[in-house]
Amino acid sequence: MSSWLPCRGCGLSEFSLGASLWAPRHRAVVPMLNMGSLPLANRLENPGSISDKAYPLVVYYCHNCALIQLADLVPRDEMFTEYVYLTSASKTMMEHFDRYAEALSNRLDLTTRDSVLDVGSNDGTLLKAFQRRGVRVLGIEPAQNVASIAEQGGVPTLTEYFDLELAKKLEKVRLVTANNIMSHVGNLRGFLATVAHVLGPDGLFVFEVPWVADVIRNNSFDMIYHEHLTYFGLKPLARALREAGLFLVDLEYYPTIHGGTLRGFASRSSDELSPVVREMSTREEKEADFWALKDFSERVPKLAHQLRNMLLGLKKEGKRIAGYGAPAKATILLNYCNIGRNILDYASDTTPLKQGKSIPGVRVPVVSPQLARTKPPDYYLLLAWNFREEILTKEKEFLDKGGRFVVPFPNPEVVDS
Ligand code: DWN
Repeated sequence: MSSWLPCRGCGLSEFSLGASLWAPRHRAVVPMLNMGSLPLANRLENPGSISDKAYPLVVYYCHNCALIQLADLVPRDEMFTEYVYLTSASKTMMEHFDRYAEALSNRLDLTTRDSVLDVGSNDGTLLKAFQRRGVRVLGIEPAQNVASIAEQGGVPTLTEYFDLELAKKLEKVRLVTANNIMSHVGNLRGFLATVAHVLGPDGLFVFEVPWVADVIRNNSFDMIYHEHLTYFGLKPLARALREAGLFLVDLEYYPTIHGGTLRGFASRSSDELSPVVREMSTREEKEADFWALKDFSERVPKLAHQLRNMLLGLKKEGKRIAGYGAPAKATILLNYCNIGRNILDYASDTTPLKQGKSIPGVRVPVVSPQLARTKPPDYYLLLAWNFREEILTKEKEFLDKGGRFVVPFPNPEVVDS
């Protein structure tokens, strides 16, 4: 584990570890929320190879550029060489990325002469949608197992990290996409410079990031984990792009994707600035400033207690509880709230790569939905809360038979039919 000293957004190298929380005008990067030591979110464990590895998880705020970030870095190969998350794991994301490809193909009038480069292309879900529209594609995906799935599905994929050395070997492209990748990048300034390098003169860089304003408003502290090094607000994001010679010209907002996602559009020219960028920045100033983050940091431990107490209350009544989904964020929610096997019998997840393993730290076993259906609980804790609508619709029969869901955010609540 190492520490990344300069702010990932503006490069300020002054870190203050002391009581600077109470001196907000002090120009430094300051700790705001200490979540203790927690296991890596996606490191599901195989039976027989249980480890107690945990790493510090502390959220910092940069008073110079307002970027919210982690400063302690887990070596990236420990997190990304083998990956268990597949974009195609939900209908919601498959449909989202199909609409994405449709919208971008139309916006840029993409033809067979154009190519799209997707950084962090995962199992190729987005690129397949571009291929269906006749566009040439190339994926960059460091996780070997996930890149192989994309290749097998006919999506050309380089199993590499995206850096300048690699970019120098690539042709210039009309469109670079990077969805849920920028939060994972240690060297953000280097990453954006690499995007700028590979983008053709009339090229567009389109990316999706979870919006930190939603994390704060929804109380979704389980979105904070070692893979997510940066929690983007618009101001620091636009600044980091500008320093790489890119301008944030347009924005779209998807409130139900990963709990609240911004799709940003950046180009080399700032001529086409859409008013939505200004509107959203104003909204964010009220909802995700230093004080909002400070309040959130104080709410987090209380929310964790509330959720655990609610589940313990149900256990006292003799209810059987299981987890629904085994997303990365479940590792954080369960470990931070100390919700273990004494509370959850199992977590059911549709991803074959996750089944048969267990959630690290709390050791809750991950089972297939088929197996879960043979031992249905009275209550499901909705760990994949970002798919609330999709899941509640799919589980109508469970609800109609008297089953219930505990939804953890924004405040723990029980949902029935
Ligand atoms: O940034 C990241 C994002 C985009 O995806 C990552 N660092 C890792 C990952 O985060 P996550 O694991 O929290 O993502 P999801 O999409 O919330 O994961 C949902 C999980 O729930 C998947 O394992 C699939 C599962 N699932 C299920 O079992 N039944 C999902 C649905 C909709 C279902 O019906």
